[in-house]
Amino acid sequence: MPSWQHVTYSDQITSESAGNPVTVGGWVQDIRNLGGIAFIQLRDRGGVVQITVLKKSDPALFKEMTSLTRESVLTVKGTVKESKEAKGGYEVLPEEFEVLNAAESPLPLGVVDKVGADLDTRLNNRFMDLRKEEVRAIFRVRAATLDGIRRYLSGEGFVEVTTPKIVAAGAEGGATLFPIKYFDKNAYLAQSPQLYKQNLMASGLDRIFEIAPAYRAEASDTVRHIAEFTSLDVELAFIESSEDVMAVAEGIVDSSLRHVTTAARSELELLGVEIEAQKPPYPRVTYKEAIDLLKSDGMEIDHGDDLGTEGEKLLGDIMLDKHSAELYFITQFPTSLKRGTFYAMRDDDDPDVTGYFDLDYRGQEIVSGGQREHRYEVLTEQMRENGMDLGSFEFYLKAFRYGMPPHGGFGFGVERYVQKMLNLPNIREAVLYPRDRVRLIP
Ligand code: AMO
Repeated sequence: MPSWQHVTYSDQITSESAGNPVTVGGWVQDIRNLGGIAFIQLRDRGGVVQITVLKKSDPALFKEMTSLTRESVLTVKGTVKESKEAKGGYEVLPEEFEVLNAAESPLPLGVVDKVGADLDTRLNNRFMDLRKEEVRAIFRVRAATLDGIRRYLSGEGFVEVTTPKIVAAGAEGGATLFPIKYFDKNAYLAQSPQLYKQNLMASGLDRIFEIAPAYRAEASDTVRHIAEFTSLDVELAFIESSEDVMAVAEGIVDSSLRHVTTAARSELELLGVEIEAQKPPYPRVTYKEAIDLLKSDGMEIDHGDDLGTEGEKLLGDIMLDKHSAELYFITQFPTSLKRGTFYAMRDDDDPDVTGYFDLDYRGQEIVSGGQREHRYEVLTEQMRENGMDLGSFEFYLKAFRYGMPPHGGFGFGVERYVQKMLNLPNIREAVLYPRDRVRLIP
């Protein structure tokens, strides 16, 4: 144990601990007083340890311990004993205890109650909600996912970077920008590191990634939109087509899924989730084919329409039924649908089509990206077409005049990925303290 660890966690108690003194610490989950004997379930990060108190061995201690309030936090010094009845196989016979902080009663949220509280109440009392091991498990899976992603990208020579989140101009359309006051200037919260990651492609740091918050003033209140999400952004240079970019996205998903199945095995078990990492390459469906598939399934949709939530969901069902695919790319998005995306490279032969793709996971977009337009003249033309003021983007454009290699990349929504991986009904379940149109506290 490191010198700064002062308690033994329940999952560190082993057969070797039997008969030995121990100090455990945690929250009082439950007290069962049977008169002469009482059982206290003390919960910590590793699980639950049973404290067995005998009245006849120490009546004063018995009285004090059985009058504790639920969820108070204590340390208990005692001796470990093997016990067939206790959860985990061990109990601690206490000699002394210290209340580090007593919990008020009633609790704002039950920790072991069978009846589930609604999501709002849970989020309003998130610290308490997180005392449930199945809720904590989500965030352990999330951490394992990020770990898997970092391992893969570092292994492929990508450098992790951090770019500003206070910016002078947006890259993803004005509608979802959060304006802020920045000293005597107007500024925005970054919707995406788009301009910076492309800027870096001209620097020689030509394979980068960033994992950071991105901000969107999303007017829509849905189970897949939040105002602050974690964006994994990847950019790489000297590519030949969007296919190279897709291969990296595929590598990230495949290796992180496989990492999670081993690194977070017990959490997945607790959550009742089985992950079978689908073998790459993931199927590619062009946007045109996707519309035809939806039409033939009876959906009212036309070429040129956004797939929308409904279309994405239905396509997810079709891909699962027909191709047993939970993960698949939708490719060659029409230019008209990527209207705001002034930086997308268009097909030289058919400018109505881009090489842009989405990667969908069980009927929900989790990644979006493609090859960028790196030719200055073409890029500025596309920006003008989008009605953009080139002067506000000079720092971005300058890099395209002094040696910008062909490049591409994507944005990858971390919470959407975790949401789909764990079949969570609402993206907010994958965020500790979600931000949306109404939620600012906690
Ligand atoms: P886009 O706007 O498609 O692309 O975003 C990329 C990915 O980010 C996630 N995402 C969100 N997740 C939760 N709540 C939101 N409000 C939200 N908005 C987006 C999604 C989406 O697929 N600059 C480009 C990326 C690029 O081309 O590199 C961009 O931001 O998973």
